[in-house]
Amino acid sequence: MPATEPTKIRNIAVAGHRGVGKTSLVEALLFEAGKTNRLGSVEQGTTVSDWDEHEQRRAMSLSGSLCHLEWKDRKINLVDTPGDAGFQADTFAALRVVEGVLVVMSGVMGVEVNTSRVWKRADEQELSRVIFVNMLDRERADFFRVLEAARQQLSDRCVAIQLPIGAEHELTGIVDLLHMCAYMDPSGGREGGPQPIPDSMADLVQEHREKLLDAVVETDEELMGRYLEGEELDPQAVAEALKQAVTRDELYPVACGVATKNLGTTALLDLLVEGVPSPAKKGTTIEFGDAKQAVFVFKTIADPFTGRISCFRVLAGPVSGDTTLVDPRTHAKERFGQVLAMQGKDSEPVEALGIGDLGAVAKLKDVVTGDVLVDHEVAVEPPHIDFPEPVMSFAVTPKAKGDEEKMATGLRRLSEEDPTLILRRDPQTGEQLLSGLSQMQVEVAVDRLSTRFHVDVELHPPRVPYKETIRKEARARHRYKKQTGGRGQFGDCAIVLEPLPAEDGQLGYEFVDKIVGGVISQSYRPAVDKGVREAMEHGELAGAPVEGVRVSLVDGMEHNVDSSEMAFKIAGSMAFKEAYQNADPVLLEPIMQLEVTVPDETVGAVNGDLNSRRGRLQGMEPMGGMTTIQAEVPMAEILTYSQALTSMTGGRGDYSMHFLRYEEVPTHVAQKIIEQTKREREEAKV
Ligand SMILES: Nc1nc2c(ncn2[C@@H]2O[C@H](COP(=O)(O)OP(=O)(O)OP(=O)(O)O)[C@@H](O)[C@H]2O)c(=O)[nH]1
Ligand SMILES: [Mg+2]
Repeated sequence: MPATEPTKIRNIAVAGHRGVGKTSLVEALLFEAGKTNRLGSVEQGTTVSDWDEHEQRRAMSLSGSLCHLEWKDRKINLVDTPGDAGFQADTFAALRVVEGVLVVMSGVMGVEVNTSRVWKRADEQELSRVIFVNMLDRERADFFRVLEAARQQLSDRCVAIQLPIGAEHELTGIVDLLHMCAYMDPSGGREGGPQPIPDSMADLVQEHREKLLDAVVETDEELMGRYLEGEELDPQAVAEALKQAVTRDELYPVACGVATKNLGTTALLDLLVEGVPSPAKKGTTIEFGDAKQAVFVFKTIADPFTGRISCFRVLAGPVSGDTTLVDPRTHAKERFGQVLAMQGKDSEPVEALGIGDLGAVAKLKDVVTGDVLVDHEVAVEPPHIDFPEPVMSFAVTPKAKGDEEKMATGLRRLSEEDPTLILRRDPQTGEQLLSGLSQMQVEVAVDRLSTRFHVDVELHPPRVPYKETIRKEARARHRYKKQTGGRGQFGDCAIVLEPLPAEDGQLGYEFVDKIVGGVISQSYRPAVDKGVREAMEHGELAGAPVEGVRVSLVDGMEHNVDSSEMAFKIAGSMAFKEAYQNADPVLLEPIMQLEVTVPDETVGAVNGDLNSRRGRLQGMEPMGGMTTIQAEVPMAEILTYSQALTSMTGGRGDYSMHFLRYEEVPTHVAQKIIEQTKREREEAKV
């Protein structure tokens, strides 16, 4: 099979909030297109795209999955992405290699936190979008309410292209407003062909068909003229104008159905073919210089059987088997034995992949996600993918002694696959810290460590990165003097501490040399600075780093034989500690911006709980049975929020958070932390 022409390809990322049916929808599309013989289910762990054992155990997607199908002589590449905020690295990487996004929403919940986040990303990258309102068979599902929410919260250019026939458990089919036909509920079988639209729907269909046509012709002057003259527009002309409008981000068609019953897939596939641009129309912004062959690796799968598989987009090509490309990052030659078409975990060798196509290759040597490979070495800047910052850290230790090295190697490999999973050593405690976007992401990494690298580890609650600062000016003088036979030690300095205001929200440090008359020689003054800095690494309150201080060296004395840098460093350190006590030192803690979405009936309990966590409520927005709460909460109080939220909401709550700023810890809380530190220090001494 020769390479598919770019005009005949559609690259689509399937994205949205957690659990809205993305994987089920991909499954249904593959089934309807004849790629599979039965409709797999997420609950039974039988879908094509959730093939990983950890995905099946948790019944959710944990990483991106590449599939493909043929429909009306077009090749549609689908990347099923995880909806959970903790696994967004793959979602954001997938958005770099597609022209279109199929934004899936729940017919009950409408626009949710991650729907908006995906939408924003797609806006930034000017990706074409089609919306699918799923789960219309569920209780309290309402297509029209969700359509309105999308128009309010995402874009007023969202327009219905399909309508449900009936609602909730009485949903019997959908209407395709573009081709003016209906599809009836196939209950999980293949959808039969188009049917006439039921008479009872006539008025509603008329109303929305007009809205659709109005929206489409508004983007096309020529068509507008014909429409205004009362001409009956043929579906093909409308579809062509629609595709142009979708390509230019001027329209977002809203489709609907029930993924688990395979309802709405024919009309959706038609829409992806007719309404979404091909790589020939939209193209990529990834650089590849003047290379004749180039690929961009957007995902790495660590397959326990076949080894590493690198999924890529062809930037320049075609690319076939038996090709050698160069990775400009490592300068290494990388051989492509065979190029593969992927179907979840299964792969199939193909002769060649053309420009714009998505595929994979096994067993490259040193290639990592984000690399661009080219046929000859050209200076290309790999595309920057803006990944979210990790928000939580856990100390990890192996359960068995002696497994430290194995644990570190495994975790390093896992963070190569997921750039938002970060392993580092805490310089204060020497512990290995694993940071990520959510507790679940870190827990999944631990599970993988066990199944793939056979190391069992324990997670410890993370430490809060407190800081200390001062509130008033204070001075101190310290003389460090030792006379023990031979040469002695002598250093004497006087310093003044003052609060240094934050700049751009960052607390800093400043050392000012105010020595007059050379009472300390030039060469010893930096030693005082060094001593002060050392003392500031562990403040006297809770051993946290001190920041936001200006230190002026105002006076001192030196001895012409016994003075040394060491002596002045110690004197500086001691003087700082003495002055610090009198400078009204305070403890600072990180404050997080928290967004929680919970079922309406649990709002009272969740707010009460946030209150007890010293949270400050900032707003609430009810939407389709769920309420989104915004609050500012000290990090120390929400380290273990996920269990609490699960038990308060019966597992239906969801949250995400990010760092805002440092704030002073209230006195009664600070007192406890200071006493706790004191106790730990004494225990450590024993
Ligand atoms: N009633 C109903 N249930 C659905 C529908 N689509 C999906 N589900 C169920 O909803 C749950 C989540 O579906 P998934 O397909 O895993 O959703 P997802 O968006 O891929 O989830 P993540 O990848 O974890 O974000 C599963 O239990 C599905 O069986 C639908 O149209 N109707
Ligand atoms: Mg999924």
